[in-house]
Amino acid sequence: MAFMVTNFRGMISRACAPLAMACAVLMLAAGSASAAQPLPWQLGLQPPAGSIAEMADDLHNLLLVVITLISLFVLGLLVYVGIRFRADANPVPSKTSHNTVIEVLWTVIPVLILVGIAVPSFRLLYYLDKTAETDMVIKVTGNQWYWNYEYPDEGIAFDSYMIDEDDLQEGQIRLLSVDYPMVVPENTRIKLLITGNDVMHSYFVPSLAVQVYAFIGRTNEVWIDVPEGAKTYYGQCNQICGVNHAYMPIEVRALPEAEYKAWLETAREEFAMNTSVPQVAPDAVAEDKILLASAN
Ligand SMILES: [Cu+2]
Repeated sequence: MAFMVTNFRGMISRACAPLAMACAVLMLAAGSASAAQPLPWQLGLQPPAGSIAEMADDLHNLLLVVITLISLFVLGLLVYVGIRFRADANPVPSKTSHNTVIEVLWTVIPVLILVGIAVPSFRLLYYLDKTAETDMVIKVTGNQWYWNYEYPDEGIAFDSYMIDEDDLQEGQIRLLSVDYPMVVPENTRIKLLITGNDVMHSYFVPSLAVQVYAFIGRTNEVWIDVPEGAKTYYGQCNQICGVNHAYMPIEVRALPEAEYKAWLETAREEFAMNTSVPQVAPDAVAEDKILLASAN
């Protein structure tokens, strides 16, 4: 009975999902227009930002229609069979075991549905793979329990920690705001190189539709399409990675070009990496050669 009740609730919430999504969109529009974050009682997806997220959102909406129609059709069949062929109404059941027409239909129709789903699905998959057409690169490293962002072309790298609840300031969000967000220029395509430093993590920003695993010893490549507008996109580590898994959020802050340049200036001073090639003194090289020669 409990199962039936939860199942029924699931059905209701699934049926109401489009409505809830509309509510969530309205709530977000009314609430904060400059941040993409989860909202209380939100059921649908976060509003999509950028071309990838829009495609993912369209695919999700298409699947929602398909799954709703299939569920209603199956439910209708079950109800019809339950009433029409119940023992009272149908005391002598038919012994039919084959019906070629129906068997062909229940094979061909699902195949057509799957092919119909596969087309937009693969289109999105290949679109996600187009990392060659990006404007800049950021390397993202997952650590227990913080993220490190490296801008190889700018020679900067910095750690990004969650802000403790006690230290939250006006406008900062509990469990989502960080001390040093990943700052990006608006309206840019960014290639992300995602890796890990210890255990498995996952870089997940729902509104940008990016979720990629961060493994040690492996670099995953993906891109994000940051749309126009100064906005902050929040995400979280999406792979259980230890005791502080819930406390390594992701904050992506999109700034107008000029503000991004200004940020870069200060970041270069604050987070400069030591990228110079180590110089070996000529004496040491000569000494090595003598040692090698004497060893031979
Ligand atoms: Cu993690």
